[in-house]
Amino acid sequence: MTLATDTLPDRAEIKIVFSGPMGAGKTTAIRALSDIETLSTEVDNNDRLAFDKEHTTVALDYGQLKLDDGTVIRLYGTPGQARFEFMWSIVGQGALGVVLLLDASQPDALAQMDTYLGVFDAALKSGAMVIGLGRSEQPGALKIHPFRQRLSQSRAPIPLFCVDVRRREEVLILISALMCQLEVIDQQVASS
Ligand SMILES: Nc1nc2c(ncn2[C@@H]2O[C@H](COP(=O)(O)OP(=O)(O)OP(=O)(O)O)[C@@H](O)[C@H]2O)c(=O)[nH]1
Ligand SMILES: [Mg+2]
Repeated sequence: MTLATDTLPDRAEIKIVFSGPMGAGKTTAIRALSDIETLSTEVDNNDRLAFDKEHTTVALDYGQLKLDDGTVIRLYGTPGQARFEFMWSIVGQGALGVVLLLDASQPDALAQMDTYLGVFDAALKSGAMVIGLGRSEQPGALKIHPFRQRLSQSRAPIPLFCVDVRRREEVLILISALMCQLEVIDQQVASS
């Protein structure tokens, strides 16, 4: 994925991409956050084995969030199904940061994280990323520790939070953390 290279302060609008595996809650998170009616491209989910839910995204989600300082955050969501992998970088093109959502109740959630860290390698390296770990309270869910351990090997610190994407205030914490990350990057660029 190519990240936008402009610096933060002059921007009235920024693009953020929500990504992660099927059912992690990208569409739900964007709906929870958006000030406007979201654009969704959902169809009936014919792959209930991969994830048992009614609908799945086939192209992208789109919503908008206006911050108190007037900055408009354009929220883009990728499809989660592996057959739409080619869309992940397309939807992420030009994004300033990445919100990676994972589902701790899926046994392969750590491997999923690795996959997405690879796709969004530029964001991982610069620190323009935050991770939300969902369903961590469910019986049998993976603990947060191995995710933190894996992230401790990355070059830039990447914040990781347990989150219920159905709760707007929890998704807002992810956005706030990402904005802090972007400001730090911006200061580093300005002082280099
Ligand atoms: N019980 C429970 N349900 C959750 C939690 N987080 C998300 N969900 C539900 O999980 C589902 C997530 O679905 P989506 O938002 O469509 O997921 P998605 O990542 O957009 O999936 P794809 O578009 O198929 O890749 C929704 O029905 C949410 O209500 C949680 O913490 N607990
Ligand atoms: Mg979706």
